[in-house]
Amino acid sequence: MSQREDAVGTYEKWDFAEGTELEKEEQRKPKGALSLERAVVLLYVLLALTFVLFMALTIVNLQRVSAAWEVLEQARIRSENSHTTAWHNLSEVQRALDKQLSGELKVIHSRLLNVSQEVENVRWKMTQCKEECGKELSDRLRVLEERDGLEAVLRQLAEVKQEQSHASALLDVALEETRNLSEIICTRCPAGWQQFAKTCYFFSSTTKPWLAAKDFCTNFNSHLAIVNTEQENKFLANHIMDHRVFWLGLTDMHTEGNWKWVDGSILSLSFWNSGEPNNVGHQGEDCATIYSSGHWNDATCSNAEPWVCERSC
Ligand SMILES: [Ca+2]
Ligand SMILES: [Ca+2]
Ligand SMILES: [Ca+2]
Repeated sequence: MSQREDAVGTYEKWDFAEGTELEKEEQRKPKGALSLERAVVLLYVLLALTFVLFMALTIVNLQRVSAAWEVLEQARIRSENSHTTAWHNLSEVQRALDKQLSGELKVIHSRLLNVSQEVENVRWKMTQCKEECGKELSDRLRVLEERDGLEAVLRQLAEVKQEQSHASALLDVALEETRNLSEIICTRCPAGWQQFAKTCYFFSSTTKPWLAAKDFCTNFNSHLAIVNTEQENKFLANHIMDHRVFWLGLTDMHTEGNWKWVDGSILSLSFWNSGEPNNVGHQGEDCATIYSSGHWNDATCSNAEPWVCERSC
């Protein structure tokens, strides 16, 4: 505004100085020429005023644009400051969250380790328990079973004892019946065999050496006679005619003087004749014979003599 006032003032001074000259020039010129000059001057004045006005408006607008630019700059700075502050705050929050999460993760990890340790302990206890507890349970179950089943076992034991006693009685009866039956059957010795005390005897009518006679008896499911009792010896003697002898199942052919029966039993009861056994002759005498008197004599085994076979009923 001050510049415009200066321009107006200058214009007024110029107008006052020039006014005198224009009046003098108008007095010297005709009236038409004076009107044109005034119009031109007026035009110049208008142009000058327009220019001044344009400049003033331009300055005013520049001041406004400058002020607006300054406001925008301040806004930009504030925005940057705000952005920086927000970023800083965000970073702080992030660090705080990280720190908090890290702490919580450590706590969770620690708890997981504890849980893992507990699981491992439980697994170890289960492994131990699989053997010890299994044995303990098995023992307890066995004790319970034994305790529960003890009475039943005792009852069964009593019943078994009773049945055993009954079976024993039945067995005695059966044995007695078997003995009676055996005596009955024993009366049925094969044809040509003689029976004595549940035993059958075969007195040969031909003669054979001792070994041949032994084989004969074996072929008939029997053996040469073995004298077990005096009665048996007497029975044999009673079936021998005078002046005859029969082979018995007695020999010392394996070891001289060591007489054994054909079933391998040693000689415990003997009826040797006086002076026997004498083992005479160059071949010796290793096989026993029985006389009709019931006495025995050792004779040469290769001699041919009759024999006596014996078998059970
Ligand atoms: Ca006998
Ligand atoms: Ca002999
Ligand atoms: Ca002799």
